[in-house]
Order: sequence, then C-alpha cells, then structure tokens
Amino acid sequence: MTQVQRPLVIQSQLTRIYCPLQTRTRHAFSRHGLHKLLHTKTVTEADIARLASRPLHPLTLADLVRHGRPPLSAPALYSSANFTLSILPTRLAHRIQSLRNLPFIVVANPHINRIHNNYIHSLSTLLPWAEKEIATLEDEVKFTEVIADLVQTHSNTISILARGFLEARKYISPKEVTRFLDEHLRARIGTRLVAEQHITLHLSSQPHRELLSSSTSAHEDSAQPASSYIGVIDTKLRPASVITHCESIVSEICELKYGVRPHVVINGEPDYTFAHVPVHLEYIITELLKNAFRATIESGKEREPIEVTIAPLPEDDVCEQNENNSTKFISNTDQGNIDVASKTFTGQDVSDTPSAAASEMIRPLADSTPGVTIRIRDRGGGISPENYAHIWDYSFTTFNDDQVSMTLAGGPASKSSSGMDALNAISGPGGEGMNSLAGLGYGLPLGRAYAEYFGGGIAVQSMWGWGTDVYLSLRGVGEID
Ligand code: ADP
Ligand code: K
Ligand code: MG
Repeated sequence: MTQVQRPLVIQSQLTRIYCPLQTRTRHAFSRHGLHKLLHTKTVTEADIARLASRPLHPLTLADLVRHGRPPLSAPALYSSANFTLSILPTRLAHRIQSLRNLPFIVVANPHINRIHNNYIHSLSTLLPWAEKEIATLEDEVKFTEVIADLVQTHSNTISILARGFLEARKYISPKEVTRFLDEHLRARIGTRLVAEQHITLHLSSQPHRELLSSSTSAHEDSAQPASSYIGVIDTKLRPASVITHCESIVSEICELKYGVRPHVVINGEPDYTFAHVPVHLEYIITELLKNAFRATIESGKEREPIEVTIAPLPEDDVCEQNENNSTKFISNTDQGNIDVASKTFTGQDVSDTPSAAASEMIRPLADSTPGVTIRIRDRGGGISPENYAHIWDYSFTTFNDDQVSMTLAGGPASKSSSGMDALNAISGPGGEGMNSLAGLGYGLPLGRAYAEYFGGGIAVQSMWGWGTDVYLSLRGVGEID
C-alpha cells in the first residue's frame, strides 16, 4: 500500500461567483488542514477488466438531486457518498480502457500517458473503499477527501490531452481525435458532476455545519443566494446574468489585447430563469462570445453590437426520447425555428449533426422540463464553406495571434495556426485559458459537449461575407422541489 498527498485547491473566478458552494470545497478542506495522506490500493489488470466489463450506470438528473436539498441529514449524506462510490470506479475503468484503445504510439506520448496514469491513480484511491458501505461521519469525511483529490487530479486534463494530441498528430487523424475526445470529455463531464455534487452536498450539510460556517465568510457576498442551489445545480439560473458576466470577461480580454471592446445587446426575455449547472453555461457562453468577439474585431466591425436573444421554449413544446434514449427537442419548425434534434435549419441546406457520443447525456427529470434557445448573432463576416466543414473538430482553428494584431493594424490575415503557441488558450470550467480569445479549436466542440449533456445542442449558421448566428439550446433540469 502506498500513500500520496495532493493539495486541494483551485477554482476559477467564474465558479466562485456563480457556484459559491463549490468553492467552499477546497477552502474548507485546505483551510482546516483536512487533507491527509490518501490510502491507495494497487490497481491490477484484473481490477480494470472487471470494472470495465460492468455497464455504465446511465446518469440522470434525478440521481443528482435525489438526496434532497442541502443541508442534508447524516443518512442522506451517506447515501450520496455511497451512490458516488457505486458510480465512479466503473467510470474510471471505462476511461482507462478507452485510452488504451488509442494507437500505441499515441498512448506512449508523455502527456497522454500522464492522463492514463491520473486515472490509475484515482482508481487506486477508490479501490480501498470498494467493498465498503459508508455509514459514519468519519468515513464520509475521508471518502470526500478522496473525491476532492480526484477532482483536483483531473482538473487540467483538457490542456494536457490537447498538448498530447498535438504532439501525436502525425499518428492520428483529426477525425479520430474528435471521436475519442467527444466520448472522453463527455464522460469526464459526468464523472465530475457526480464527484462535485457529492463534495458540494457534503460541505453544505448538517454534520459539517461548523466546518462550513467558519470557511464561508469570504464568499458571503456571492452573486447568487446559496438557497437556490442543490449541490452544483442552480435552480434559478438566469442566462442573462451569465451572459453579462461572460461579456465583461471577454471584453476585458479584447480591451487588454487588442484595445477594442465590442459590446453585447441582450434582448428576448432577459428575466427567464431555469435550473441548470452554472459552470457549464458559463463555459459555453464564454466560448461562443469569444468566437463572436474575435470575428467582429477581425472584420473591423467592432462598432456593430453582438446581439444575444434569449427565447424560452413555448410551454406546449414536447420532448421525445430518440432510439439512443437521449433527449431531443421537437421545436416548432413551422415558425422558422431551428430543429435542434437534427441540427438542420428549415429552408436551408445546412446539416450539422449532433456528435456521435450523444449517448452520454443526462436526461431531464420529466418531459415537461423547461428550456431556452439563446441566439448569438455577430457581424463578423461568417465562416467560409471550406472552414465550416471542420469547425466541430477538436484542434481546428483559424486563429493565430499575429493575425489579429495584423488585421487590427490593417495588414493581411493568414489562415493557419501552428497550434503549439495556442495551448495556453485551452479552457474548460475551472480550467486554464480564460485569458485568451481563441486557441486550439476546442471552444465549439467542447461547448457542444456541455450543451448536449443535458439534452440541448449548438447549431452554427454562417452567412459567409456577413456574419454568424449561433443557436444554443438548453433544456433545464426540470422542476425540483
Ligand atoms: P477557436 O476559437 O479556438 O479557433 P472554436 O472551436 O471556438 O476554436 O472555433 C473554431 C473555428 O470556427 C474558429 O477558429 C473560427 O474559424 C470559426 N468560428 C467559430 N465561431 C465563429 C464566428 N462567430 N464567426 C466566424 N468564425 C467562427
Ligand atoms: K474547433
Ligand atoms: Mg473559440
């Protein structure tokens, strides 16, 4: 048996504002010096084979909220811990196997290999709990440390994988990388949701009240009242507030780097609220605004506002299950709306199918769950037909830093990027890269992965030579009592 120690820290500024409870996780643990050496058990090939042969439990939103509203009683907290424990080892083993299925020379890349080893590490910290039933406060605290370590260990996965695939790009095609990452990053979204949900419930629960009250003072002025949260879900999330917040971040980047600051106009129904995971929405909106701002600046149209329209779904919209058992919208195409299910636009020859890994999706609690479409419209010149075919590939980007400065200085724009320099720009909720306008081409595909996770989607409509409309559809997580 070996022992490891890892610090439990970090959370992006965004998360701090919109998800106060989540932030408390690391503060509470680190401030009170609760992180100790974690027990590990060596992971054998037999462990991986056994766990990976188990089917994945299809996650539902009901799973995330079924332990009730915080503060949880001790038994409810133990049941959350036991549920988390029942889910995670299988999920990690599936990821390990999928990494091993990559071409050998790709897995041998030090960065990809590091991710593989991170999964082995996390599994080794969960195995000692394998046959246990968590039924005491002491065990629950120890187990939550293991889960916090897991979240921390995997926090930079996206930028590390991006670097690895960039270095290994001679040995694997962009389409193969996209297929792998679509599945891998989606699975990661689910694993993190389960882990962070438990951590957050833990910190807001009865038996830990004392710990909580002495560690939250710094966050009491947070933008959202904690009472609207169930773990990581905000039951009263207001997309307009998220948009305004993300706008300020993206325009700050533009101002600092390029000296111009395009602005956003929000219309439609800004007062609309629904239940969703704030960090997911923040990630998506930030990436979409970055794209719109960048195009607007590059085409010298920074005086033209970026128009964001918030359109709640009509009450009588129905929600159907398709053969994949994943949820889709049936929208009223007669009114010229987009049909998010097939990602086609009525009357136009654009087909943009949902990604293949759409089965890794959380289903809404009920068919009557609310939803919203958010359209982001820019005058940035649109996307050329040859680029349009690649925008959903992880790593496809037309960005390079010189291009923007040259365009702003009135020089010619090149249409390629080496990619390596842009690594700093990779971002994800809680990840790095918040300070770059564009990067390695992960914004759209990863944004779509987050949107599809709850049965939504992203569709991009380009009017080449004029501008781009991006339709982000989100299905709320339903009525939660
Ligand atoms: P990145 O922004 O890092 O390049 P994305 O996946 O966000 O990666 O976008 C991929 C590419 O799609 C961009 O490089 C750009 O060429 C194109 N694109 C995305 N959104 C827009 C937009 N609103 N206007 C023009 N081009 C866009
Ligand atoms: K891309
Ligand atoms: Mg982008």
